[in-house]
Amino acid sequence: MSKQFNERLQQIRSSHAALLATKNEALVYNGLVTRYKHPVLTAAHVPLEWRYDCNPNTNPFLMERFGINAVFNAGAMFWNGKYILAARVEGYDRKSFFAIAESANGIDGFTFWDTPILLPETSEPDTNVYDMRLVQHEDGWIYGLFCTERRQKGVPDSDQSSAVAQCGIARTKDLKTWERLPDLITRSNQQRNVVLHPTFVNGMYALYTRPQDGFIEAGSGGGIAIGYTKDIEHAVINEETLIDKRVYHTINESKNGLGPAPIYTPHGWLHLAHGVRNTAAGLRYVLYLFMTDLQEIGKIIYKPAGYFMAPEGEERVGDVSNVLFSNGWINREDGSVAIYYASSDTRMHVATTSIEQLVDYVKNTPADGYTSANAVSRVMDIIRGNS
Ligand code: M1P
Repeated sequence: MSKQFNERLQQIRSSHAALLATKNEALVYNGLVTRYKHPVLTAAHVPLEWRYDCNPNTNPFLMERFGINAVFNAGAMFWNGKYILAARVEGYDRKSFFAIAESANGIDGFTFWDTPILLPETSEPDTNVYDMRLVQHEDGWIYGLFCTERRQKGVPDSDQSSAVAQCGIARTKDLKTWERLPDLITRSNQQRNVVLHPTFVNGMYALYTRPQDGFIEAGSGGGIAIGYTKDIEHAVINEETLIDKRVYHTINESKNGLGPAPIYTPHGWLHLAHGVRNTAAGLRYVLYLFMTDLQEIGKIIYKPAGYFMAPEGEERVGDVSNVLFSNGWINREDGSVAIYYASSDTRMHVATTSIEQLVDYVKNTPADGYTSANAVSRVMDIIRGNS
């Protein structure tokens, strides 16, 4: 091994170890969530053994043989005493795959397991997979629902962009060995952001969907919907009922999509979602919360106006700037909640809060009045209350 190769290897290893050992610090608390100084996962956290061939004979310059572009949009769960993230790891080649990282405290120290998830394919291979939602279902399985993307069939060679997104379904008992089930079948041309409800509803599996017309445009799909299937091994939803539709001049006027699976509270099911609107600078993705009824799970009972979290500071910049996206949160027995969110399709962060604060927020923050005059009336109510 040459001196130069050896020195570079030592330097790469020590900076990686230092990154993984970096302690996080609470940074900003706004009465609702605490944001932290450091992202919990970035491209640089990915194990060196996945990126470098460390043999001086086959990689004398010690260059990366597989570059990682971003780590984002992670599913989350608390499992075997650890905070688990099923991250979307994207290579320089634009393909993404899933990999599990774990941490003892959920705030820092996230470390990837030795290999990415070896996800089986269906008879129709996926071109790209992303945005896994992890759900511990009451049937005993841990499900990973994700988006599977394939090139649209029948388009001319000149069109190398048209794609079809659908919901892929896999399940596991140990997060290591995964069984792939057939993709979800719905009547919609495209599906993204499909989420499994954690309990049976009238003996059926309930799934939140986001029907859409095109790959990017939600179109007539209208918003977040709910549908039911008896058989998760051949999941078919014949009817999707809209529960949270897109509305003119709101944070979700262009599209929206559910984030992680909802959390049970005695007041209702707590939901975290993303809303998208168009601006002169492109699409802006923010996070919002709502609560649905415990019996009629498709009925919204509380929905504060506007966003719950929006991109701040360096979160605003990345591969797809001005985006916050979350598909994972962890609710601990002590009532604390860790929200895992990605910024600008580039890196993962954590924000901490509690069920008590989230319930207070959804129940007591005024709903959208849909006009400027109604917004002023909400402000006047607060002013009068303070005088
Ligand atoms: O680029 C922002 C997000 O765009 C898509 O989300 P949606 O379908 O709601 O528009 C997804 O590709 C998501 O992964 C990405 O973060």
